Amino acid sequence: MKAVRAVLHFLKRGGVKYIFGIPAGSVNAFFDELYDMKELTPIIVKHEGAASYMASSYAKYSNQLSVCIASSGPGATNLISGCANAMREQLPVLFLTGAVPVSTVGMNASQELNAEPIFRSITKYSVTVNDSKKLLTEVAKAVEIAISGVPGPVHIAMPIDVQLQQVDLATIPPYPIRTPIYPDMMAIKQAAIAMVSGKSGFIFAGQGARGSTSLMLEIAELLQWPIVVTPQGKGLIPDNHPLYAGVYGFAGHESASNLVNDAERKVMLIVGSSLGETATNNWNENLTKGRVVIQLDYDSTVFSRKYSVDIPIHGDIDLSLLHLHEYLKDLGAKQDREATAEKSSYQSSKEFISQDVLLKLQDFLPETTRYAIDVGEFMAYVVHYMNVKDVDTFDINIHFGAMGQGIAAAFGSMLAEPDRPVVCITGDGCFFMHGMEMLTAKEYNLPILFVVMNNARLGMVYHGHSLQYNRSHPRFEQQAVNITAMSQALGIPSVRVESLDDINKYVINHLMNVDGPTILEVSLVDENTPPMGERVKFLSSFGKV
Ligand SMILES: Cc1ncc(C[n+]2csc(CCOP(=O)(O)OP(=O)(O)O)c2C)c(N)n1
Ligand SMILES: [Mg+2]
Repeated sequence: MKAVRAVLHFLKRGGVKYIFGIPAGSVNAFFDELYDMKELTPIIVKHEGAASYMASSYAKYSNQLSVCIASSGPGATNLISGCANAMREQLPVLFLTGAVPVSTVGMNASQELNAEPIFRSITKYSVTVNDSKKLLTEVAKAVEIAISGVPGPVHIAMPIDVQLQQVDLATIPPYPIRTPIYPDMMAIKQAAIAMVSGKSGFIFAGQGARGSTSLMLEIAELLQWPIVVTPQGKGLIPDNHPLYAGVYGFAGHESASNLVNDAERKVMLIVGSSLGETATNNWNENLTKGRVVIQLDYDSTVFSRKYSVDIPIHGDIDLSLLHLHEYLKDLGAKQDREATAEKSSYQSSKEFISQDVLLKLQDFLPETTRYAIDVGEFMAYVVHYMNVKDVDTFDINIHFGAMGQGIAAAFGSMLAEPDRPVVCITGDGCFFMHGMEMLTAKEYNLPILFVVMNNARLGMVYHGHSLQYNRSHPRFEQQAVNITAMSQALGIPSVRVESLDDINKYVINHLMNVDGPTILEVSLVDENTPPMGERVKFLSSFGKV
């Protein structure tokens, strides 16, 4: 069989269902095989950049490796941002790119590019396979690397001739299975003793706690310790949990800062946070000062980077939490008195301003709705104001923070969990980058509601410059584009709202009950400063003498 067919059989065996990308001459052997393999659906997008983010998001919500493919040359370079994002977010994605035939390297064949070194620094493994007999073994090796230890993306460049050559293959190798990282029991025991003897403490949860929230809550409830989450951890714990104290970091809550500043809280249990800039209010010293610090993570490089950690526990977070809970119970750590964490709350002012628009939308959307949040000033309002009504309902990406990524993230969520409603909140700037993917949603009948906060400017930059420099370049603003009219031309149902009253049950029900994507355009220029002061402080700090 053709070498590339063997690769597809292998991926199918591993449960891969979707291949995200765009066809091209250099990968046409790959796509031709899909014609006969109905189990694998190609998701053909409008720009490979979106495919790269979609594949990452799909990996996140399906908890398995996903696959993204593009041409040699320009298709490959269009994948770079999404690949870097997958690396940062520790998501296992197999990036496949075409390459010119081996015998033509260096001869200016169409779309020639040596992609291997370009991908090297943003993957766990990047290789060009020049021998068709090695294609499948290299793919199998790359998949194993992608899912092992700290997951991440891998890249394989497949020259055209290598894909097409016949290989003699008796069997398809078994699909790799990730080996769990078992935590050190002595460290867990030490942590449990510190937590019980420290009397009072709190939990600091990052997005690494995803999938382990019930275990984490069992520990919180046993000890009656409050929990703060990082901005990327928003959505992991519903607001109505008595021990939830809000978001700490970028656009976070006073209640969370008060908790962190409470010197009586002598022990801090960090669960799945790498303690980066936005999670720590620019590495605020008070976070760990005077405390016994315990950190759980599967990535050992996050320990004692900026903050010294007394008890690092290297292992899969669910396993670490499970054993920690057992030890805590063995030590008799049970609090009879029920604590309630202080929470910051906000009452809608009923004005046509960003936070009230976002809150009103939630009134008419199902509680299980997952919000895929793009990057813009609206993101700060989302983190600060939106309600968390159910577990794992927000997808926020401040780490790599690529505009347009939120649009693609909505696809990954919807394809991985088709029964969960998905609403993407994006801005006009992001829409102009990857908004054409709404056509992809239409072509695949994906009922995603895209809320476009249209302020006819790069609002986050506008406010950032105004705060930092007291001025903003006029070119950060543009003439308003009627996105609803554009959507109609694309054949996508759309409603434009210009007041808070325009957002009501009928409008939202109408948009949520279409067999395909819909758009809610919110035409609003919010002159208020978004809650993003800490980011501006960070950027400004480098000019100080
Ligand atoms: C790919 C990329 N380029 C540039 C930026 C810097 N940036 C962050 S937010 C933003 C403006 C986003 O504009 P829009 O989508 O209209 O949202 P708004 O801030 O107006 O709400 C820019 C340029 C980025 N995060 N990602
Ligand atoms: Mg804007």
